[in-house]
Amino acid sequence: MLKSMLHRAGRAAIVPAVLACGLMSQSASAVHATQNYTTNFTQINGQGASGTAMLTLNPGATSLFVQIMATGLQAGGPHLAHIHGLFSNGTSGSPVNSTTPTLAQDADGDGFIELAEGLLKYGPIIIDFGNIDPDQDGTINFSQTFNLLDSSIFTGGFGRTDLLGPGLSSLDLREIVIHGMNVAPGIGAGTPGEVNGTNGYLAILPVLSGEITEAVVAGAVPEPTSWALMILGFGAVGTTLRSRRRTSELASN
Ligand SMILES: [Ca+2]
Ligand SMILES: [Ca+2]
Ligand SMILES: [Ca+2]
Ligand SMILES: [Cu+2]
Repeated sequence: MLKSMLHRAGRAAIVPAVLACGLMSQSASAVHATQNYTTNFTQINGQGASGTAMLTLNPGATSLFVQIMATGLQAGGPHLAHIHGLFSNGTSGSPVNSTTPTLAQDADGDGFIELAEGLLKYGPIIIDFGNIDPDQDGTINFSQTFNLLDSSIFTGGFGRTDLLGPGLSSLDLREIVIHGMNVAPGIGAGTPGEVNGTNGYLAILPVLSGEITEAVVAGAVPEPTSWALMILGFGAVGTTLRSRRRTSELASN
């Protein structure tokens, strides 16, 4: 069952990649071409979960396709996921690189990187995916396309240039964070944040964090300079063949 789900997800991932190659061949400028991004999630708050995400931004950056696959999350509760983004003044200003938090962010020393502690590294929520594990089995196979011209998809008063940067090409500054896990009662008693001793299933506690990085598409159309080099190369092959023919003609005479 799980295997066939992963298989299906894998095949679905191929389709946008193929489309991307097709679109790139029609467009010379990178800004107007399809841009592909990936994420390998890092587990935070040690739970044994892992996963990947793939994002595709259409030419013109008006539509964002997001696919998230993950396994090993805690079953029995929702898994909220978001695109987070850091800014030059923390929650405002120009977009700056969001990173995956580490235990260095555990300011209250309860052993967990809590929501507010992690925000200092990956910033506030820009797009809310909601609960990406509706059957709450701890396995995620989520995909959705977002219309980036629809302001209602953004949270916290953010918009398209907060997500993508002023040049609409900086999605690689953003982070996907998945939340929700169980913490035994008693841990972190007397500390602030969601891990405060009461505990149980903490829906907002971050569990997987992934820095979005630009993907290199295999078989992408060469840059104009590469074309020029290739044409020069063909020319050289032609010259070699011609001179070789001439040499053999001379030899046979
Ligand atoms: Ca903490
Ligand atoms: Ca599921
Ligand atoms: Ca705490
Ligand atoms: Cu989040």
